[in-house]
Amino acid sequence: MAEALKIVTVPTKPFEGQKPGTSGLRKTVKEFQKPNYTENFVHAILAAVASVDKLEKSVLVVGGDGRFFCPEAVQIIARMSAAHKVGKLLIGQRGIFSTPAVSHLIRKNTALGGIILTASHNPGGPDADFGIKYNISNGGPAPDGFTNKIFELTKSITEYRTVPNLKIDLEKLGLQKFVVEGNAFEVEIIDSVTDYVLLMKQIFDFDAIKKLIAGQAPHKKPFNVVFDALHGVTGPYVKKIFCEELGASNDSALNATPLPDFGGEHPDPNLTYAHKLVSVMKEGKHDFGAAFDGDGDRNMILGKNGFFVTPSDSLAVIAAQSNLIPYFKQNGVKGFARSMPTAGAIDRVAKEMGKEFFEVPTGWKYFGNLMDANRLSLCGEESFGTGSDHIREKDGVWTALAWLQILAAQPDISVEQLVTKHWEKYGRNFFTRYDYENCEDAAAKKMMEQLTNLLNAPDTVGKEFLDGGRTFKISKADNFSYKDPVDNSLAENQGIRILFVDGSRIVFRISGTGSTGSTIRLYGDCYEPDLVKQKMDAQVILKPLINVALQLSKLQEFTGRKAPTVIT
Ligand code: G16
Repeated sequence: MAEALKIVTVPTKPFEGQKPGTSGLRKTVKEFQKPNYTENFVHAILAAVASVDKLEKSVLVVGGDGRFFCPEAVQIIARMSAAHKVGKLLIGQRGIFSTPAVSHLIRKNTALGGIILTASHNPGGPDADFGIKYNISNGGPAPDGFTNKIFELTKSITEYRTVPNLKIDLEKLGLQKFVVEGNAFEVEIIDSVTDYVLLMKQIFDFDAIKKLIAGQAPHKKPFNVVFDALHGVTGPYVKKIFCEELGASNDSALNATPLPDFGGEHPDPNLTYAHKLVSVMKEGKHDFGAAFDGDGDRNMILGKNGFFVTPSDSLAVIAAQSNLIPYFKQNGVKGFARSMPTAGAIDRVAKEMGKEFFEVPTGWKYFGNLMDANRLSLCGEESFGTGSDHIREKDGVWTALAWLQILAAQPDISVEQLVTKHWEKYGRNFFTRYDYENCEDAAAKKMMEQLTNLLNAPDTVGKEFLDGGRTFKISKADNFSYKDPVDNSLAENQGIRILFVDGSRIVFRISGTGSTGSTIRLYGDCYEPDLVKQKMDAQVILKPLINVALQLSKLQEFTGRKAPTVIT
């Protein structure tokens, strides 16, 4: 039965610092729980949408990674959407959707956009983080121009509209109808997994992957797989796709129950935080392992005995073998791309295949225009993100399926063999990232200023540093800027790059996804064509380069940090 409901206008005042970062607004839960804090930001999103599109009677997709405060935020968004005369919301059951699933649903339903509730890989719970981001009608994160508009609106807000008595049943699948001051408002609660699974079945050959896992011809023995959902959103996706559809055993799904606090851990798929998967893989019983982050867009790929595939290598291997993936066979491969700090392994594959190649700033939003213009098919980032133009977000489960598809086409090859064969052909890019989390803002700023001064100093290029018996001579130093070739928009100050004559490189950036303080990211990479040296440990190879980076930046002096908090 339709229920009559009233719109109420609530006076409010701006909050400082509601500036979306690399991927939406990420703050502590406590911040989002402050009276009007979430409402103000949601109002700014809806007002920004209304300034460029017709919000009235539109369809929006809403869902999140199931973290603490998600259900409350979904109700707030529903009440405010109704007050803004949105026609319909598509919401995941219990308010849960993976980020890739939202991207797909926006595209599939030609929705105006979507509101995603996630702080991605950041921890969850009452004392941890929350986040809200807006994705536009192509399914991708809103571009800078749009998020700047949202930020401007947060600075001048004086009131917002809501329908206080509207309440959604997030459990019950199907349509819920409301009438708000004479206007129809609908909510459809949909299964979080179904549409995404159908999409994956169109992209991959599930039968071939099933045979790989079961050890059926052309394979000689079962291929043992294991997946760690880190108590994030992907648990149900892992169980449905890898266990039910592809025949992996039920115990191959680790931490597969989504929890509002991710079990008190960081849902971040890297060697530090996905330690359970790492130790399981080191036992040597499994041939393939993958972990996914809180909202399901990041991934980490491991081979037998814990062989680690860097995200930069993962992207390059998938690109080089993209002809084995049905989706690319059908649609062809247009260009390739990576974010600037990502190691250049993909660059060589693009060159060899004669494909267009793009280097963009950190942030998946920078890939969207290129995909929409049909110039980009496959891209990735060092921050454990890989994806294709099937949607406009990076996609963790898709990446694991891509690997399994490639392995399924080459009987009896291991992950490690696949990667080392790739290095033999293209050479190896060693890569590492040092994170100094939650540094004092002022200290991080001063360090970046010092580096900027260095860029402008006349004697920087040509300067030499000696470390570990190696000489590093600076060939170029700049602050990365990017002009989007599709709409000519300019993104400046995207990271300080110092390039050396031997082809190695260091990059400094301040993360745009932390919720408190400043996280300094120091990236280092170098290229190694020598087959013997390729077998060496990345941290050993890169240590001299990192020492030079620390010397140049005076990071330890500025921040007082003797060591990074995370190394990937
Ligand atoms: C987000 C963005 C990625 C970016 C990553 C790290 O990922 O979508 O494109 O690479 O943040 O950004 P930063 O270095 O600024 O912290 P996610 O998975 O957190 O949404």
